[in-house]
Amino acid sequence: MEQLQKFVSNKFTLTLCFGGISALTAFTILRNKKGKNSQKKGKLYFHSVFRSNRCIWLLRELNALEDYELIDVDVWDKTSNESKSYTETVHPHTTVPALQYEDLTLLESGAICMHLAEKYHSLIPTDLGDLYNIMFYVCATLDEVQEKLFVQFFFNEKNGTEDKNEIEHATQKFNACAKYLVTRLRGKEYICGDKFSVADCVLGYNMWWASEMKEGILIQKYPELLSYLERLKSRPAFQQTWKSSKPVM
Ligand SMILES: N[C@@H](CCC(=O)N[C@@H](CS)C(=O)NCC(=O)O)C(=O)O
Ligand SMILES: *[C@@H]1O[C@H](CO)[C@@H](O)[C@H](O)[C@H]1NC(C)=O
Ligand SMILES: *[C@@H]1O[C@H](CO)[C@@H](O)[C@H](O)[C@H]1NC(C)=O
Repeated sequence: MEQLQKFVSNKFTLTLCFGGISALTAFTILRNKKGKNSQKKGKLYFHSVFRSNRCIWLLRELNALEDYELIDVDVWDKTSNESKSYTETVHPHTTVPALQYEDLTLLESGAICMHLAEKYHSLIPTDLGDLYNIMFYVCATLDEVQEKLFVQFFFNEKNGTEDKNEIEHATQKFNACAKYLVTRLRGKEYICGDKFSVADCVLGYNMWWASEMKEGILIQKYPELLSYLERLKSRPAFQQTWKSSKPVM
């Protein structure tokens, strides 16, 4: 609580000292304040270090965490009343994240991240083609591969039911993704250029995820991806988000 407040107020002070407040920012602050009084906070459903961390990390980067109510749902336990009601009223697949307003529910972490960046007019690179490509590539292609490997490594290997062909096939696909990402990162600090963007919150999750699977066996041979991940991990918003299994509120 204290740390978060300190972080938030430091960021605000920095903005005041070095950035100045543009008319647009002032307008946004006023509008958000008004919005806060006239409507309920949006609800972000999350669980520990799952893909919902993309959204929580982004909210911290946007300095907007306090605009949302964070609700922890144990999506593994499908039989609990909490899970059942979550399935009925929020997410038909019983997965996280989900973002819910009174009149809108968003179900995909990538879509939620785009929505947040757009809402706060921040962390959107100028080359939208490049941004869309990375967002879709990570969510549709890379996620699929990592999900398969995650199930094999974390569940099936535990009871000796792993599928060696599936591991081999998915590892080859991961390598294809990794090689592509290395070329995309060449000469850049971040995936869409020299500025950190919403795409880094999405891809950064996958890099962290890969580094957590089997002592990083997948990502180890890619020094460019490892140093990219280190750059991301050095950000205060990343550290705050991953510091504990539950975000500090
Ligand atoms: N494509 C979805 C994937 C959501 C997803 O599968 N989330 C996982 C956590 S990373 C989950 O809730 N798993 C619980 C389950 O499948 O039972 C997104 O990116 O939002
Ligand atoms: C879950 O809901 C059912 C039906 O409403 C109720 O009978 C039961 O006691 C609830 N269980 C828990 C653990 O709250
Ligand atoms: C092994 O674990 C997987 C994943 O948890 C499960 O689906 C499967 O039924 C288990 N198989 C055996 C033989 O225990």
